[in-house]
Amino acid sequence: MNSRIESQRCLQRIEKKLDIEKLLGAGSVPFLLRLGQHFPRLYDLLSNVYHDVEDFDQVMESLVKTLVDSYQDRPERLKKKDDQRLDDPQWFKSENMVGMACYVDLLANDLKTLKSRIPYLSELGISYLHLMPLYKSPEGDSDGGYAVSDYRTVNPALGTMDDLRDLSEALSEAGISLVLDFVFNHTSDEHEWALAARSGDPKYADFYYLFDDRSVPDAYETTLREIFPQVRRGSFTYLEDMDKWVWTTFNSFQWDLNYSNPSVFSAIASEMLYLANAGAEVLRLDALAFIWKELGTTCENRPNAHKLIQAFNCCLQIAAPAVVFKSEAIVHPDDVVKYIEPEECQLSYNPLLMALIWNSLATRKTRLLNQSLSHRFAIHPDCSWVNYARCHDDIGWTFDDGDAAAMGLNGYDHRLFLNRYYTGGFEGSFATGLGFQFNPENGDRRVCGSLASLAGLEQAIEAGDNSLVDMSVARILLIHSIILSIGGIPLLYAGDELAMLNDYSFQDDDTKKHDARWVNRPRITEEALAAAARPGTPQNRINAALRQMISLRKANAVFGTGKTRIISTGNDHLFAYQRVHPEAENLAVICNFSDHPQILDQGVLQSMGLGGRAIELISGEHVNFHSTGSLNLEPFQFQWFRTDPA
Ligand code: OTU
Repeated sequence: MNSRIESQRCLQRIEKKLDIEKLLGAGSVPFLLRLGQHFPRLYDLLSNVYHDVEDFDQVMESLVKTLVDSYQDRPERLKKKDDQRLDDPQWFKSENMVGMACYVDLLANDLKTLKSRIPYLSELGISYLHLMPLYKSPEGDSDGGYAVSDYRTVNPALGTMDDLRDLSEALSEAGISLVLDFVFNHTSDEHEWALAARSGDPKYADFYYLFDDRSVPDAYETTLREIFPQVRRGSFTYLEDMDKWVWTTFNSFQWDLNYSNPSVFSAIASEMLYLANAGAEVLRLDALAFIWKELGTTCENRPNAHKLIQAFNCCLQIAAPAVVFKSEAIVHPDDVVKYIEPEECQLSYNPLLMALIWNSLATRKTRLLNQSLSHRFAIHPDCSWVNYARCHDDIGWTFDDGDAAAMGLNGYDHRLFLNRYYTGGFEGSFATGLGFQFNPENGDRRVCGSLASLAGLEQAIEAGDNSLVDMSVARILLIHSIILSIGGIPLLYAGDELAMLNDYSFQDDDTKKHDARWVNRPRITEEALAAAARPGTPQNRINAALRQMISLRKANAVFGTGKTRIISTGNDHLFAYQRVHPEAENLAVICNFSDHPQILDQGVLQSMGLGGRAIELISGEHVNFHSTGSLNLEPFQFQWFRTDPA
């Protein structure tokens, strides 16, 4: 029997048995339509992953039951949103999209006070708000909330689920899409599933990877990468009370879920839809690369991980189609793009752009940036990058060694150089940052620090040197200008709009001091807001220029829909690209990463559409390239040229 017929029979049987029409009443029409449309794919994906499972039809039945229940619980407001988004599936491509990520308590104490900060966000132009994990999690160290003890309970210090629903509605009214974390690779060791496993319940023991001795862990470990080598060597944790080993890719209190068990898939699908029904419009798929384990492999980016993510996406298409996925794959660029498909993740962090911007700032050279992006920036036209310079995490140097070799660089050595450059081991560096997760085995480490401190503002202010301040301000604006214009959703990390420096207070907190990422998670204080509001401060210059760039983005359609062409400038210090819009005027962006003036050749200008009239959006100046010849750029200057129709 072919799988199409099998899946149809399975669906008919389930529909009849569950009597979905009766269950859902009047609302059943759109649901049943979408179920009919997406079930065959869901069936295919899961039967492929779970071909060994005995009663596969039962797995599908309980999953469909979850979908029905979730749809039944979905508020009317969100069902309307479903219809809207189905009519406009490319909504996230708009020039209006500008994102921010923040910890609730660091921006506003709790969810209720965060609601009162919506005007602040709106005024800045924010239309996408990622609230860092706000679920119930262990006291003390919870990996910044990424150890979830209950997906359905808000961390009591931040408020309640009702507060979250209330906030999501208020955000939606203000035109801001709520983004929540879907932390589905692991739970905390205090999740009720983990507690049940601990107390010997075999059903829940099967939700995790538990081993009686080291033999299997040892076999896996020969091919695993260590993610947090300073937390603990290896990827497994010994549980004294159980006399067992448990798989913990990250911290020892974060237990990896066992997706080879289909009950885990169903259980997590239910939690996912709960978050969708709380009003999330984007779910950020945390650590998605790690969800499938296979002996003899790195256990990252496995084909079955992709199938499972697609299956989760199918569930959304059926029960909450307004929601899109954002991939958090901070892995090799070849692997990052494999998650980006309309059927898998419509959005993805762009870690390569992030890493290479910092690389170009350190080296003053744009060759690797240009070379890498020229063949790696294009993705599926219905998907979108989320471009960022800093986030709550460390910076990992995830460029391709082949790309580096083509530029005459040894990837390994170059990473060591970048780590030194950004963590104080390089004479003359402008950056102030901290190292993270040093691995004694291979010398690897990552970098922490706020955008402003890594870009030189901390040193410049300490030195009281105005010319250094000017340079760091220029560097910071150069970074923002690229993130805002290169194509995709720009994502700011809260505090970066105020050019906040490193926050060293974590070093005095026992629950945080071992995790240097806290240095780049500052509390948004009245002082920081005041400094950015006071004319003449570097923070004010950065804030004002950033606001101007955001307004320009929102006023020009070419920043939204359209394609990006990376341009070879023939100058090792310049980075340039063109944004081509199907209907509106085009945009040409040129950035100078050098601390010296640079010249861009007239021929290159012409190749990016700059042969006649244009307006430079930042200065508002009109230019006629026909008569100007080549273009001069000041140190760290960037220009946004919108071509004028002839
Ligand atoms: C994510 O990041 C989160 O962003 C981190 O804040 C969490 O600690 C972690 O997952 C666990 O939930 O190791 O240093 O691509 O780089 O997924 C960041 C692999 C991380 C990892 C990434 C992970």
